[in-house]
Amino acid sequence: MTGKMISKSGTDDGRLKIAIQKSGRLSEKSFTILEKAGISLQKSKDQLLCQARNFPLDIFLVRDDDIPAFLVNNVCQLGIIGQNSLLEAQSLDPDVFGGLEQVINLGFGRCRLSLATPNGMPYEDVSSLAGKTVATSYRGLLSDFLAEKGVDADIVTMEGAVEVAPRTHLADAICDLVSTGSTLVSNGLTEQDVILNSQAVIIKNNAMPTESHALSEKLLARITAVLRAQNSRYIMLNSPVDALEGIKSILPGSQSPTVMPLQGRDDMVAVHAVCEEEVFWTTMEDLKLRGATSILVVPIEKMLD
Ligand code: PRT
Ligand code: ZN
Repeated sequence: MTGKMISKSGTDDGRLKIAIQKSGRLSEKSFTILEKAGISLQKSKDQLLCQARNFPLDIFLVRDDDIPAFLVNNVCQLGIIGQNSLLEAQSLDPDVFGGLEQVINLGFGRCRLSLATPNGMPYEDVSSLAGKTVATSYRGLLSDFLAEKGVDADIVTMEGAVEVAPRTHLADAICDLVSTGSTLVSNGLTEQDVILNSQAVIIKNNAMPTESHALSEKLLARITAVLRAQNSRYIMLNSPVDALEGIKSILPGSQSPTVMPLQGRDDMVAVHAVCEEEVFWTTMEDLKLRGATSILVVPIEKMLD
């Protein structure tokens, strides 16, 4: 999409605008993160635009590849996109997209951009691809990688079905996104070097108008709080007084637990802590071994410092 095709609705109505993927791997979770940040939406996936009922925010539902252009044209000030798509756009057109900044890693849509070769093809490292042909939808990132490694290979750009290129003799190898790896396996390909590890991120146009800035900061602070809460657990347990230091020392990612007396017990205290890491069964077993009892781990819904 070219910049000219987007009408500059800008922020003249005072509402913040965010672009998310209309339908695809990132859409559901993009909606969910906004909802968790307290944004109440009228979901009508057939439309280009949906408005938040309780926040001055409009959501543009578009193809992921178009999101960077929506931002640089200031149709939207924020976007949710895979790092792979953003970095590819920035690699192909740094002058246009270089000003887009990644502001929050969202932890979903994880995948990697990898080189893969047909099973059995000799491959030591990327230099094995010298003089060969590599099919990809990521010409920018692949050519940057090859240039950095000093490898001269031909690149064939394909929009989709990259994994069939070696079988149809269009290319010797491929460079594509991988998550579980099953697409590679079922196409007789072996994953070799990883070019990029990617996840969904919130991106921002730093040149956003001042009236959008405050709204954007507010929304981003809420999303940061949601992610922190999502990754945190509240842990409650009873500890023998003389085991307290040992127990505190193994509480995962916890700053300063609250220690309270237990009525009628001089030898025991109650310990409450926010753990900013997952609490595994093994941690709970270690706590128990150190004397902790009545261990309770609960999710946190919201968290604001
Ligand atoms: O229509 P639109 O252009 O918006 O969507 P799209 O078809 O371009 O994108 P979509 O929905 O497929 O992916 C959106 C984003 O999801 C990507 O840009 C990545 O950031 C992220 N993502 C995460 C993935 C994958 N995992 C993934 N596995 N994108 C694509 N794949 C494909 C990959 O290309 C390959 O064909 O899945 C296949 C491999 O999967 P595995 O599990 O077999 O390894
Ligand atoms: Zn796309």
